[in-house]
Amino acid sequence: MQVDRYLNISTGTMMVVSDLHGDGEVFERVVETFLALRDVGEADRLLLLGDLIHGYGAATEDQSLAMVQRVMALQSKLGKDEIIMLLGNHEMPHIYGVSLAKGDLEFTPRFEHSLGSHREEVIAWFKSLPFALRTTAGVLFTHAGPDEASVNRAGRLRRFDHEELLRDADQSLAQQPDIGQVYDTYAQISGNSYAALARQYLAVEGPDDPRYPHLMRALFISERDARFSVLWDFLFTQNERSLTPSAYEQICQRYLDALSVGMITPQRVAVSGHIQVNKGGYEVVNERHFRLASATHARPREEGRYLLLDCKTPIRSAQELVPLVRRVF
Ligand SMILES: [Mn+2]
Repeated sequence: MQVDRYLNISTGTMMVVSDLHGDGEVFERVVETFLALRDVGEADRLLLLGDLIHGYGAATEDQSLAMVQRVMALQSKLGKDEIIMLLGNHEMPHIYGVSLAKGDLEFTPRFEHSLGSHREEVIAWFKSLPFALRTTAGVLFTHAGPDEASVNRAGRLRRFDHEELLRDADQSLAQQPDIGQVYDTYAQISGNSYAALARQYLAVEGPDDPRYPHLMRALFISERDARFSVLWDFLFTQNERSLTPSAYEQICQRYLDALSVGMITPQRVAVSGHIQVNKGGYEVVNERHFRLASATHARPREEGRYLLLDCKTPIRSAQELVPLVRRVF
């Protein structure tokens, strides 16, 4: 299915938050604030910049699934134009069965095991999520922000089709002359039986589960499919890290130009979350890049901020967004 992964918004006021990471308290506060602003006509839409899921703390505190369900319910009620969520690097792995960890923190198994009977609709929703939102104000929103590799791939990202990759990998798997041998090799490399790994990472019951091959499929995709690297680089970029300020600013400009294609208004400022800020709830990285941290990536968390943007009034530099930032708490 060909979908346009880039949304264009030309009117209204938008409340923007990023990286809530299963933090139920912040999420409730955000939803309450949005509904209150909406009631008095001060906000027309809510934009979640991705990474809604995967708590960094204890399992008992992780509200990821409940939050996803609430956003889906709000979207059904208020419409896709009013409640918008962009795909983040923490949602994406669940589309492919790829595992995601940071040190000892294994993010994906917890969410996979929580899905239960909600799996199908949640994964279908992740697959439907847009990658970028562009505004007449000239402010571009993506989860992870400017990235050199994505500059020349903007067209491919715009028409990205997860199903196509999954289908092709299913076909490659079906064509393996000895699939048992492939499973054995996988188990040898991992140092655990395939069945145990599938149970742990995908919450698969056993070999009869239709999702049983999906761990293998994920390996085929992540190791062999160049289209997957396009998505991976776009969502996992480290932005300015290991670049000089001037080199990074040039990349920001090229990224903005590339993602402006087909849009009448050139995009002049990129807003993203994804990376922790050093202090507070936002960071002006440079003239072209503004980083927003609403919860997990704010320092401390209670300093989290949201952005309230008029989607029509031109914004010319990242500094112009500073007065539009408000405290979550
Ligand atoms: Mn994040």
